[in-house]
Amino acid sequence: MAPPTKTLVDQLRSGDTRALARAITIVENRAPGSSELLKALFPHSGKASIIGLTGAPGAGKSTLVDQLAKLYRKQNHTIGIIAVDPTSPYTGGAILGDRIRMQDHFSDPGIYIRSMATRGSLGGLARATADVATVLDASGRDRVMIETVGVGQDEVDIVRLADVTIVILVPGMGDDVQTIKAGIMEIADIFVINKSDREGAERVEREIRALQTLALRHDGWTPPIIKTIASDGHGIAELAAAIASFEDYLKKEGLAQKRSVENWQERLVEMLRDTLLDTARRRLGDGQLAKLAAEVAAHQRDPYTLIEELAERPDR
Ligand SMILES: Nc1nc2c(ncn2[C@@H]2O[C@H](COP(=O)(O)OP(=O)(O)OP(=O)(O)O)[C@@H](O)[C@H]2O)c(=O)[nH]1
Ligand SMILES: [Mg+2]
Repeated sequence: MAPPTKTLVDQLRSGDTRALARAITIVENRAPGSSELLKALFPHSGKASIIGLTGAPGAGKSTLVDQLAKLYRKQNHTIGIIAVDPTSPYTGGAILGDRIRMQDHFSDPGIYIRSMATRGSLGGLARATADVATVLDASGRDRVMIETVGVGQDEVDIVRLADVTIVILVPGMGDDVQTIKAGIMEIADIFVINKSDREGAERVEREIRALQTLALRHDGWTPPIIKTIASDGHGIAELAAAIASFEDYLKKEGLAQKRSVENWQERLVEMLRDTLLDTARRRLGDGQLAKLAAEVAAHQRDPYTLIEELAERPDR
């Protein structure tokens, strides 16, 4: 390990928040040294409990994460929070209330918050998020919470990598449950109906239950439905209890390991695809690519044979 990486790893492991911030930036930007850093950090990771929370914009994800963080801090757990492309960020000024609320924690080194913007492809974002989670994990954080707006399959990919996935619904969003069920129903280990102070929480609960009877999970777990009012802390203790009992269930049934293997199977394929594509693109070069494209466009070459050749010998 090169000296700068070793120093950074040592600092980060000793709880230095600035070193942690620096490491996350390197990894997030795929800056030089990023893969060396991840190689050095990986052996230290795998201990944190990763909690993914997803739900529509404004569902109250940040408020819930905030409340959970407070509760876990009381139990002396250290927390890392990754907010992926939040529309009401912890760090920005979009919603003033959010900022003031989160500032409670800023003096507490036991909570580290990072928000990540959507840039480039979402597939890349999922991988970057997973890598940032690895950095937080390796830094010794007990719990890492990842907040993402769950509107599409790509965002679903992000939270699916968590040990525990929480799907947040709110009453009064029409046929919300119907619209999101495709991607999200299967990934929820726990359902939260937030804003239960509003009309219609019972209806949402009935809808979830109805869908649950149609789709039984292969691991035998029935996701509990927790009603919360995140803005006043109502139901947070129940949510934390549900998280704990799911974690127990995974452990008892030996499912944690199985899930982890399944997740890594997908991540490895993604990493391999990224790397092979990178290598091929680098060998090919833009000039060569333009030349080949021109030949295909002029029908001097067929793209099918060309791709087979490139895949076998990327340096043609
Ligand atoms: N009435 C009510 N309001 C809530 C509740 N939970 C959160 N809110 C409010 O809903 C608004 C949005 O909350 P956020 O926590 O920022 O929601 P979010 O899902 O993180 O939003 P994005 O990150 O923008 O997608 C804020 O004004 C909260 O104060 C709740 O249980 N009841
Ligand atoms: Mg938010």
